[in-house]
Amino acid sequence: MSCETFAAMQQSIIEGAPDIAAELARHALSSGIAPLDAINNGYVAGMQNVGEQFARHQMFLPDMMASAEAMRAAMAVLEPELTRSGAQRTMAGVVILGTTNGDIHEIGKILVGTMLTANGFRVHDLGVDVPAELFATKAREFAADIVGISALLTTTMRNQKTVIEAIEKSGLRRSVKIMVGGAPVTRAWAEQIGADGYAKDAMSAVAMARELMRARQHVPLAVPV
Ligand code: HCB
Repeated sequence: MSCETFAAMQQSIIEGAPDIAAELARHALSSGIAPLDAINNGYVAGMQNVGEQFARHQMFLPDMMASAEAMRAAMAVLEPELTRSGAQRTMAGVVILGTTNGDIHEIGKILVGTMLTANGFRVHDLGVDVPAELFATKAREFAADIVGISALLTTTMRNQKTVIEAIEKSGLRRSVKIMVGGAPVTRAWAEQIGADGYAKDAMSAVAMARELMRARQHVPLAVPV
């Protein structure tokens, strides 16, 4: 894969151009490019640039929304390819995923869900702006092994702790492992709030989810997905 194509993918996100982003994604697939390489080296790198420009006041909210739209267009092309391998595997575990209360960032969470699905986990994505109690209710309903909590704002990070408290209150804390992530989240923060694991990106989330399944001393169900 040429550096120019990755650069073009980055540019499609920076310019908020969904059609171009999707076209480049299709081109990547037809050229035999691993979808995850396209995401990480192309589109996510573009998103990083957008975040930096926004922080420097060189980009504004509508620009950031257009970039998010372009990212979603690329993901819509790449996601089926990413998830395909998961369909043939045995079930690795059940994961509840959501973005905390007050936070509508979803791209990273969707990517984590896609990669978990591709690696045999059964994922229930609760969406964005999810109240703490709903994480607990759904964890019980779906007999979750892992709850993954995403937060992208420094102001909503603390709601990850509220989710953990809600899970404790519901009596599920011993049977459910908790994994946190999102741009401002760190390993130190995860430890501070009593989470079981932290993941910096979607691939690490898969590795962490596997580690948490082992830590549960739970024998994964050999049930086809
Ligand atoms: Co938004 N926003 N935003 N935003 N946004 C950020 C997050 C800032 C850092 C930009 C900046 O200032 N540099 C900033 C937060 C600053 C802070 O709190 N310190 C910010 C702000 C301020 C805001 C608003 C408040 C702006 C405003 O209204 N004035 C507003 C908040 C709205 C709200 O939530 N209540 C807002 C809105 C938006 C949108 C709607 C325009 C759009 C989101 C669209 C959508 O998701 N549908 C948006 C976007 C796109 C961003 C940036 C540019 C990109 C986020 C993103 O998608 N990254 C972001 C800048 C940045 O993060 N660099 C900016 C790409 C994904 C792949 O990375 O980190 O989300 P990720 O996920 C990774 C990783 O963290 C991990 O794996 C993922 C995959 O690799 N992971 C997990 C994530 N969750 C996990 C859970 C697990 O269990 C495990 C791992």
